[in-house]
Amino acid sequence: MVLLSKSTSEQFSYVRNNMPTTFSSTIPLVDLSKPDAKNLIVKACEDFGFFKVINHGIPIEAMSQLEFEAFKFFSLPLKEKEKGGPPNPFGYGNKNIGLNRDVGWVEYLLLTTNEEPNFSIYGKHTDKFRCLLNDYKIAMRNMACEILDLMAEGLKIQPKNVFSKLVMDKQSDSAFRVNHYPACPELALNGENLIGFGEHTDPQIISLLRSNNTSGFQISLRDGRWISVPPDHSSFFINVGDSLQVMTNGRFKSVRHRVLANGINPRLSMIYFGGPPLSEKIAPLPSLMKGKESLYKEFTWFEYKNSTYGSRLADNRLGHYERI
Ligand code: GA4
Repeated sequence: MVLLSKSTSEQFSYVRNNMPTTFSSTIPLVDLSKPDAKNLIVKACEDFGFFKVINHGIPIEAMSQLEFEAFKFFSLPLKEKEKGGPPNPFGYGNKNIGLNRDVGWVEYLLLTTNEEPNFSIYGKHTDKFRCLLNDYKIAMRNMACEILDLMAEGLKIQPKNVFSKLVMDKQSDSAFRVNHYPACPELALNGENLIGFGEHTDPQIISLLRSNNTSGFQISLRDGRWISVPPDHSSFFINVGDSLQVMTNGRFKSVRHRVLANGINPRLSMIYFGGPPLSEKIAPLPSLMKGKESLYKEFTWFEYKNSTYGSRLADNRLGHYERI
């Protein structure tokens, strides 16, 4: 990426540097090795739709190696990277997000978890990156399942794999993305924050995010305030997605989040999005209704995903499926 020229910078949205208060102690912390993990997870999903996970079993060396290879990939010449684009729906993307004019100070790789990414276009020097990505995707799916099982246990619903079986399914429509937010020294000088990835909720069931130690990630609280999430390269951050909000009949909240580009240091994040099979009906689980009405009209993941790709990033996609 190049520095911002006047005309380029006009395409992006800024946030003035009246930075939101950082309540690092507000972010729920879950130690996966502790017996109370399931109850803390449920509370965090109800209050924030978001929590941080430690003692997850993924060695820091594995994460750092993959991060190193990802940085190497993003340092390739733009022309080379663009051989794998545009990301419709999968591949390399730069600044443009989705299909409806959303832009951000970000370049990324968007991958499906069902197929091997077509890295042959990038040649031998990306072999290591490809192999590490494959192992990592499997580790992410396993961690997602462990967390989803803890959610079911915490909610006291049976069977324990009621959520995780959707992500474990051979047909599971899960995705993976690697986001690179390049440093932008001009911003640091102007005291402004550029939108790296605009506010949105994730449409899938669950998202697992890990980043380097550069800040930028923010979540929105129920009252609309934004809080900055202190980065921690050794931990994972978990988001409740729209589909899980529906399956729990609104008990768990799909968290609105965004990334502000840090002017000084590049940020690199990797996110696994655990999704159901395309044919899966997404509806509140009867065991969580307890005589209550469903808050949502029923839909399949295929229908929801299609409407997602027709929407803008910040849209309230679930609004269309709410029963009034
Ligand atoms: C947000 C979550 C995932 O990153 C993603 C994104 C997708 C994309 O980048 O193509 C979308 C976005 C995400 C929601 C609204 C639409 C689709 C960009 C966009 C404007 C891969 C996904 O599944 O939905």
